[in-house]
Amino acid sequence: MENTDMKGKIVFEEHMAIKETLGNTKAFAGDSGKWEEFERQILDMDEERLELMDKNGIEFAILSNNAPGVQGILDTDEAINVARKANDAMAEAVNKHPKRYGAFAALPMQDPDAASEELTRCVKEMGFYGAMVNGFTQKDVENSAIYYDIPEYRSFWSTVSALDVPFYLHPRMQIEQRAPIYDGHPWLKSAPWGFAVETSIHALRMCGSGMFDDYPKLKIFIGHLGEHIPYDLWRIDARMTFSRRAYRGKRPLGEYFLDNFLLTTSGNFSDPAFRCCLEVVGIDRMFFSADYPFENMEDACEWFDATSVISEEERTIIGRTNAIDYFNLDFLDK
Ligand code: GRE
Ligand code: ZN
Repeated sequence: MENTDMKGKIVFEEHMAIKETLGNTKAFAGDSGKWEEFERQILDMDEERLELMDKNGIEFAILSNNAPGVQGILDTDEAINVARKANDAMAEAVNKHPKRYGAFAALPMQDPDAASEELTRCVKEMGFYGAMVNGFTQKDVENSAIYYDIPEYRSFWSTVSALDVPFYLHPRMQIEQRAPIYDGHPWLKSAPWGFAVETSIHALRMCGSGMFDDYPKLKIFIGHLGEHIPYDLWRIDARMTFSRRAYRGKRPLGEYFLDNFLLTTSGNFSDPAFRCCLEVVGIDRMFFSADYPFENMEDACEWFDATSVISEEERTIIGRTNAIDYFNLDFLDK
């Protein structure tokens, strides 16, 4: 059935792959029996994707590389090359369909200076809208996980802040050796639960690191309706009055979350969770996104077009005008 509800939606947790990162997604597809379809859809930035966007009332999509992508590459030079290749592939799709696609840069976070350089290239030379990074980065050895709140990344954040673009923190799965708590329950490690645990801890580490005191303009997007954080935000601050050992932020954590984070609906089409996010962060910080091809565009749009949590006016704000304002998409009508 054709979905003819809200037209002109804008989405930006929408993934593509290049052959170097395709294997990551194959591993996720596992025994789902959906690999052939995934492979076709994640590699395509042409007809099939555009037709689905048309059919579901999506006018514009900001593309990003699949997870863990560059963050799972152990060799730094290889990470630099693969990031560049993914970004050039997205730039090509954007050049071909400039009214339909934008891009978020994949970044070789293994080397903060190289990540700054690649982001600068993508934003200044190719008109990218920011970065999407797939969680912690591995480096040199399999059993490694580097989080970006540590001091080594302050110069990178200074670049992000100076370029005035957002950083989308996307989930990845914790690696085997570091996550014995998931032993025997591999299903629990990925999108059903572990993705959100991993991403929310990374986001909270950022809040507790002082990086938003150094760079108060930084904007971090997180998807999946806030990776569980909105539901718990009150309790985090409440309990930190009791214990805040080595918390390095100058302000209460919740203030950073409300000032420096923005949320999308990617892959979480739940009315109660959406209501909670709206109440906690407010409509100005909420953006529609789908998470294609891991989610069907139809499922995302059928939910968003019909949810009674919001009015028609609010649907236009969350589905379109917030993104036009935020990304300066002046070529799209308001
Ligand atoms: C996602 O992008 O959210 C995702 C993956 C892999 C599996 C499931 C999923 O990257 O939702
Ligand atoms: Zn995603």
